Amino acid sequence: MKKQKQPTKKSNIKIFVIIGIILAGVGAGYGGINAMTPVNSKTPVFGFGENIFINAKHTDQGFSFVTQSGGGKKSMGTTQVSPTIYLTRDQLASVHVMNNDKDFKHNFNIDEFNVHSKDLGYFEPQTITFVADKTGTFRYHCTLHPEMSGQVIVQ
Ligand SMILES: [Cu+2]
Repeated sequence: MKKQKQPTKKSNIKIFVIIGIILAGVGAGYGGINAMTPVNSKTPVFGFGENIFINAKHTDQGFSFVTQSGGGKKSMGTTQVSPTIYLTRDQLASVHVMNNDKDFKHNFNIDEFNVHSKDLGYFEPQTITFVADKTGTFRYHCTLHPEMSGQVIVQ
C-alpha cells in the first residue's frame, strides 16, 4: 500500500509544475497583446491611458491644434483651439494626433516627455503614449509651424 502512494505524490507535483508553466505562458501572451512601453519609459505598462484627441487644422487665421470634433451631432460648435491638456502626475496618457489639413504636413511634440510624432500627411493619424512623470507646465507644439502650440499642465 505504502509503495503505491509514493509515485502518486510525485506525479501530482509534476502536474502542478506543468500547470504553472502553462499559466505563466498564458500570462506572458496576454501581456504581449496589451502591454505598451511609453515613449519616455523603459517599463511596459498595462491598460489604457487617458485619451487625448487632437487635430491639426488650417483655417484663414492660420494653423492650429484643435480638439477632435468626434463627428457626433453634440460636438457641433465645440471645437477648442489650442486646448490645454490637464494631467495628474504619473498618469499614463495616449495622444491621438490627426492631421486635418489637406495642404500641409504637421507634427505633434511635447519635448519634456519625449513625445514626437512624425510629419503627418492629410488624414494620417498617430498615437503616442507617455507617462506624465513630472509636474509643471509644458508646451506642445508643431516644429513646422511655431504658432501651433498649447499647454500641458501636470499637477
Ligand atoms: Cu504644423
